[in-house]
Amino acid sequence: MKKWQDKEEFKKLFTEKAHILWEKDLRDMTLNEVYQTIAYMIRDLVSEDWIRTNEIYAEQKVKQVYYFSIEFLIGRLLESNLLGIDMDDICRQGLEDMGWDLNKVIPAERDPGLGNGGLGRLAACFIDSLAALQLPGHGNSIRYQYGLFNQRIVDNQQVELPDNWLVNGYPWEVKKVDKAVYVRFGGNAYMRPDEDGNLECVHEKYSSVRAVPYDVPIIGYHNNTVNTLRLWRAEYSREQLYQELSIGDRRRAFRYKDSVQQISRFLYPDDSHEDGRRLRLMQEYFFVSAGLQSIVRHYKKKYHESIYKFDRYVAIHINDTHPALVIPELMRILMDEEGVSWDAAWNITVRTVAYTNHTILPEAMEKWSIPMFKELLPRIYLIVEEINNRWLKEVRSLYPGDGSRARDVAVLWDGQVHMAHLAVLGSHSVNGVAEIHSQILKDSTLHQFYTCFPHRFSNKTNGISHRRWLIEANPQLASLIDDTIGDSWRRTPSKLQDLMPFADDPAFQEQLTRVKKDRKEILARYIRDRYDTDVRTDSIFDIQIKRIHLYKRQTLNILHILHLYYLLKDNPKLKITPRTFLFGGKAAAGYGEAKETIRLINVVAHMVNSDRKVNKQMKVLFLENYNVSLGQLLFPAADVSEQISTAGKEASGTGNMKFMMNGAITLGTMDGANVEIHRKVGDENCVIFGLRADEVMNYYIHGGYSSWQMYSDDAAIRRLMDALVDGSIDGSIGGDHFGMLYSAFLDRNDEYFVLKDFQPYCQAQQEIAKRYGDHTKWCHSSVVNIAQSGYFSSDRTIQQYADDIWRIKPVKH
Ligand code: NTF
Repeated sequence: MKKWQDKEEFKKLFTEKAHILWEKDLRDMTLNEVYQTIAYMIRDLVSEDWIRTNEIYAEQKVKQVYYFSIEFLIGRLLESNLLGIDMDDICRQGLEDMGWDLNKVIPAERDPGLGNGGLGRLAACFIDSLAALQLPGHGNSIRYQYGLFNQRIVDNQQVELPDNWLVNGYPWEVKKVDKAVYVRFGGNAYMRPDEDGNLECVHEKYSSVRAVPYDVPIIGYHNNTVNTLRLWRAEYSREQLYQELSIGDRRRAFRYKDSVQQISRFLYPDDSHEDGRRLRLMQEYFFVSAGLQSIVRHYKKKYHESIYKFDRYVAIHINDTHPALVIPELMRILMDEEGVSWDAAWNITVRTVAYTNHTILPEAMEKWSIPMFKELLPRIYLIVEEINNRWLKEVRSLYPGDGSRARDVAVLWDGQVHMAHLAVLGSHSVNGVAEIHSQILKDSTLHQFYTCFPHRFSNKTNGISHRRWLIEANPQLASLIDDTIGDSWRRTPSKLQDLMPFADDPAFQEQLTRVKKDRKEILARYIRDRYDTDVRTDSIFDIQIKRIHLYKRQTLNILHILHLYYLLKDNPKLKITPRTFLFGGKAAAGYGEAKETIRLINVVAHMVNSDRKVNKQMKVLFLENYNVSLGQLLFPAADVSEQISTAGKEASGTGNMKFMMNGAITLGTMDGANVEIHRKVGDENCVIFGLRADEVMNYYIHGGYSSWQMYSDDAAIRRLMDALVDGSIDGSIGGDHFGMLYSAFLDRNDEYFVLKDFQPYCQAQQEIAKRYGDHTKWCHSSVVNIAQSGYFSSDRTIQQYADDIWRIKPVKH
């Protein structure tokens, strides 16, 4: 890898580059221009390695994996790329000489609007780990022009502003015009015999969309690997436009142009909730078809191998069901374009594709109406229909007379295409994202499939990039760890274990306390600058940051806060451990209860913070526009990690791991990866409460829970519920105030067991306060959490995918 020799060379190259790019005096450059200049300089450094990486993969004909995901929440790249090529110090010094502070330049980069939440961030950690481990693996997705909205809070409510993240250009991407492909929508498809009497497919009167790739380099950590994140943008095809115009139908022509441009315009705003819209289905087919076409083209051009060996050289991973059309699309390419028979094509497809499930919430399971699907993707529909027919025939012969089987495993049922069923059927591997989640898939959600294909199922517990979430986000902690156990943990995160002997070391504890205090002060400054509010850094920083969703139970957290407020008001002499409660997260614009939760948090925050009798002991803040960058500020400052979803609902969670790695103590339910965190650190070093997943399941199946009963039996709950609707917290009488939440808790019998878990949660919060009071013990817990967090590095996760599913090997160079 080329490098800058020293800061002098950096300054020289910077000056040259800046002049070419901006044609102005250095002194007049904006911070955004400074950032972009460095970004282009980094591209210059890695460009040879980027080309070389691809050449080596092709020369050695290694098997490569393509990770298909509708989201990649990659976050800012300037700092992580500087760390990756080990040029952060030189860059910092060079900039300083020229009068800039790297820490002020970094925030000039906008967070790319390419993802919503956990699923997209996981994909980003995965491609980071692939490159770090020198594995031949790439991302494939959509280049959305607008990300999820920017969130502002106005009058306590969420307001959604457009996230036009590309306005100033994106220096990391390279447009590859010569690699454009065409994707077909609509028209008619039918089978007819060819000259030899074999059936062939005719697809006519379709409209063509041009897919243009924009490549982003994914730079390995201190190695020479540069993999690729390929993002597709939809453009209209000039030919098709002229054709329509030549027929003389201008309206039709412009409608075509508009609808094509819509395809890569917006990221859909839902996380764990699908709404089955036509444009979303177009997006899914668009990036799947474009990605597959380019992979097949590359395979034929560079590997010179028979198409029948495709699966020996290519693995395709589908991140949830959004890219599940990979299955019929690969069938189409193999049969219609490569002349492969159905049976051979099916074998190749199943051996190539692997699927990860990320949710068992029924409302998040993707289903498409058959008429819409057929109209939009007629050729793909024929293939899906054939897959379904052959499969049901097999099922009926295996289980004669068992009519309900078909319902549980059909791809086409009740007028809908069931994407999860298609995904399982067309993959050789199906995995969940935490042990408990993978077990639930086998026992209930996909139980019938499990009985048919037990060998396909496995667990791959999620992980996070310790490079971004520790080395980059918390350099203070990272360097303390270096000083204590050496820096080999940076390459081998499991080495964080070596911190265990220091858990009770007073000198180490003191330094760790210092680091945490520093990080709390950095966050406190941010809060002061943005919100003109002071928070006490000697208070417990208790943080819940994630998408707002009823099942994640931000409501449980805020109800406890309100309860604590009442306690202080009722007992003016009461002293509690001072606490700062922080929230962050976006609600989908159409999710009423989630938006009402945000309003409730803000209204309670206002009431608490402006009450001089209590605000020394507690503060509540909702931080706007939670994203990757804000996360990098919050995780390092946390004392308590709120992971309080209804047991059985959160497939894994990954924020829980980011908190742990930064020394926060988990306050959580036995859900998702919390179960494994608890196993690693033990009861003494995390606080677990509430219903277990099997208990929740039992209530769903057998009944026996009444939230009205809780309401009548528990005065504290009654007071809180009444407060939601009597105007006492938002200061007015009349109206329904927090009526949606009230009715979710009481009229709809509290589907997520907030009231049932309320008292156990209050006790868990008391336990937290008690433990925080014993500083030495708290520090001990904090160290144990950091030391045990190596397992949750995505390097471990990706190694497991590479060994067990993809069968790919590292390529050193
Ligand atoms: C999310 N799923 C889950 O809700 C999280 O628990 C999990 O940590 C992440 O995936 C990553 O595995 C989704 O966002 C989706 F889309 F599947 F609902």
